[in-house]
Amino acid sequence: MGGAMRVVLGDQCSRGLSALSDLDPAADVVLLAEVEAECTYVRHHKQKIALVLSAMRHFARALAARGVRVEHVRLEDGGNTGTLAGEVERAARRHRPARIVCTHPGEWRVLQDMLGWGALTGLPVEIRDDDRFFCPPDWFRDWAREQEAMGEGGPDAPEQLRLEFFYREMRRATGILMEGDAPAGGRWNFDAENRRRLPARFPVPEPRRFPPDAITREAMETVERRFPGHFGTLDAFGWPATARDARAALDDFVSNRLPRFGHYQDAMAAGEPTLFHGLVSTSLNAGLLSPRECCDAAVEAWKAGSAPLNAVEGFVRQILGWREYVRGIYWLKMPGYAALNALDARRPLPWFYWSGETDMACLRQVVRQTRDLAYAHHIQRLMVTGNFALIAGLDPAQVNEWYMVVFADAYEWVELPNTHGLAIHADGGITGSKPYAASGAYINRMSDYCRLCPYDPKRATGPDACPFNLLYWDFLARHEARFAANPRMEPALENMRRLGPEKLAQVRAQAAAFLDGLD
Ligand code: FAD
Ligand code: DLZ
Ligand code: SF4
Repeated sequence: MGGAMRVVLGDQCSRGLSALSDLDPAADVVLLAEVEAECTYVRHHKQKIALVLSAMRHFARALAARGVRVEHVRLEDGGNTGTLAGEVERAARRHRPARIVCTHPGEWRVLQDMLGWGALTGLPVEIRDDDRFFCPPDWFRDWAREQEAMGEGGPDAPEQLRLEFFYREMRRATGILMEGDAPAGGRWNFDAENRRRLPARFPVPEPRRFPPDAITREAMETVERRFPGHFGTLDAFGWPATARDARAALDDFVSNRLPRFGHYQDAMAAGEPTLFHGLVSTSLNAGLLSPRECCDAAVEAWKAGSAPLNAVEGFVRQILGWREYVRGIYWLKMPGYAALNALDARRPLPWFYWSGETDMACLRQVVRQTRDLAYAHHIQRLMVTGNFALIAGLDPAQVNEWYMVVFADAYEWVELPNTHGLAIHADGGITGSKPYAASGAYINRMSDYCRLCPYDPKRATGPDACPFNLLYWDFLARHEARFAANPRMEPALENMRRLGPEKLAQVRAQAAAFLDGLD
């Protein structure tokens, strides 16, 4: 045929994808391949697979409607080899293109595969940058080198300063929330206003959900048939699977939840799984929404006077700051990053992470909502499931696998630095210089979960002592020598010492018994 074969992966369903930028509909073919291997390299939540398959099917249909020749291999097509490489090879034999064009994949694992496609097919393979991000990995690499050279991010550097410097560079580079050279409103950061607890009976708007159309229903049936044993349920599936619906979901957030996003960003509440969060990560990560679109929509709301700056800056910081920052770290540090285990954590993941069967109300709430919705918001991921994994010393590989499995937005480039970095400190301080370890007091301050719990968040000994308290003190004592070198950990260590040796020994004995019970 002589044209190009353009490969679009399941999380690349974007109209402006670099691999499609110079598409010639008369000569080229676009390949989308649904393959078993991508559905099972971890046993993804059923909703994630259904969402990706549905997004691919909608995208293939939209391209074909524009007159593009599309080769869409479906999961259950006869002859499907089950792997991306196998399908690229098969399609190359069928279409005889002169070359293959791709966009850089999100995961290191897939990049290794893609680098082999040339030898496999005998064709030149062009891998283009994924320009759906603000920050190219090379730019991040240079920035990180500069920081290292300047000694930034040393053990005494507050971890938000590391993100903070990067984020400010991103603000300057993009002009988002800038007034000339100065940050809008005169401050870079409104975090101090964004730590409120949700008052009792505070009204929380229901996020818009998208009832599955025929294409999504068919994808859901495929998932139930092919992957019945995967984690989670499909009953509440309501994710947008097209760019149009993703935009409607963003608009719903901006109109109804963004104004309070800031104040309640760190709050948790029983029976309120989504609070004022955006619910945009599944769309962003699959390519249905662009980060620029999200930031622009929020900034417009501020300019129109319908959302306050603390909320808009808080939201922009997550997307322009954290999302870009963790991607930069991923590509800077892989593949070694995945194997790090700085705290030598070895305990197997307890079964309740899958079943939700635990009397700890906070963990029960988060695991059950995750099973039903394939979603938990950031503080639930960081301070409930993540914090428990950190202070109980759970094996990073198993924790990582859990986070990859259970969320509809999970892709390794974003999941891994959040898990190994922010949540369980397995990277030893690359992402954040201090572990986010917390006792039951934090969870009690930021949520109403403890009201529903047989444990007492104020007790650290006795039968009703909150397990987070036992494990928190035990964690600090276990790693005291290591943390003593980090001035940011000094206040926590000081509090631990204030317990006195006798009480600490008692707490640690109870922690050991609790951990034995987990096994
Ligand atoms: P909002 O609270 O509305 O935030 C808006 C957007 O900002 C998000 O959609 C996301 O794109 C971005 N964002 C916010 N925080 C982060 C962050 N720390 N890192 C990167 N982007 C961020 N996010 C994923 O997209 N996929 C994951 O697999 C993932 N795994 C995580 C694992 C752990 C242990 C932790 C602590 C966080 C993880 N996050 C992950 C980040 C964050 O929790 C989710 O992006 C967020 O909860 C998605 O919900 P939302 O769209 O309602 O977010
Ligand atoms: C997540 C996913 C799933 C479930 N299925 C497919 C698929 O069948 N075909 C495909 O091309 N991509 C799929 N994906 C997305 C890939 O796993 C994703 O491109 C890599 O994880 C890189 O981010
Ligand atoms: Fe969680 Fe402890 Fe509160 Fe129970 S008392 S909900 S275990 S923090």
